[in-house]
Amino acid sequence: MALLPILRFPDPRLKKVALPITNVDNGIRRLAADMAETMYEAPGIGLAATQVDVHKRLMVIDVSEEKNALCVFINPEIVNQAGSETGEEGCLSVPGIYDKVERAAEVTVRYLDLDGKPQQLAADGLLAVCIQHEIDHLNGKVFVDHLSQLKQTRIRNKMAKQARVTA
Ligand code: K1U
Ligand code: ZN
Repeated sequence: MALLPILRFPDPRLKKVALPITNVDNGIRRLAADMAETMYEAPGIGLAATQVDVHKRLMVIDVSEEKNALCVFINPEIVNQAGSETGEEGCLSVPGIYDKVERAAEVTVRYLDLDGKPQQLAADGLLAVCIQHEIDHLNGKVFVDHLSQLKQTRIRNKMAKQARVTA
């Protein structure tokens, strides 16, 4: 397994729309394992392939306290959603920035598992938020895009300052 570098906002590659996976093969299973290792090491509760510069519709999530409930979603699609909830979000591509985002409170997601079999999952709470956050990444969207222009400008400036300090 391998740790993968995570792209940082405002890297333009975070804006790419990921392509559907047509064949769930060992390459995809390896990528999912590497992404899970990268997410746990960060640490985070989710990671989309876009964030590691792979533009395929794959994401991993584990919202459990024990970090023993990995979910791998291939070609995820929200087929139903209900309610709305506003909660604080963070992002491994925007380290140190947290802000409130409004999301659907409950979602039903259809996807393929690591055997290429279709699955469906109904989620609420943090899992529902994380599913929406990661699907946004696959569509080239970062949680910052949900914020006001003023906040986006401040975050860009903060990230540029961070990049200068770590260079
Ligand atoms: O996609 C990502 O950048 C991962 C992101 C997912 C996420 C967090 C919060 C709300 C919605 C989506 C993160 O994992 S940020 C780090 C984080 O939230 C966390 C880290 C360690 C323990 C618990 C949470
Ligand atoms: Zn993110």
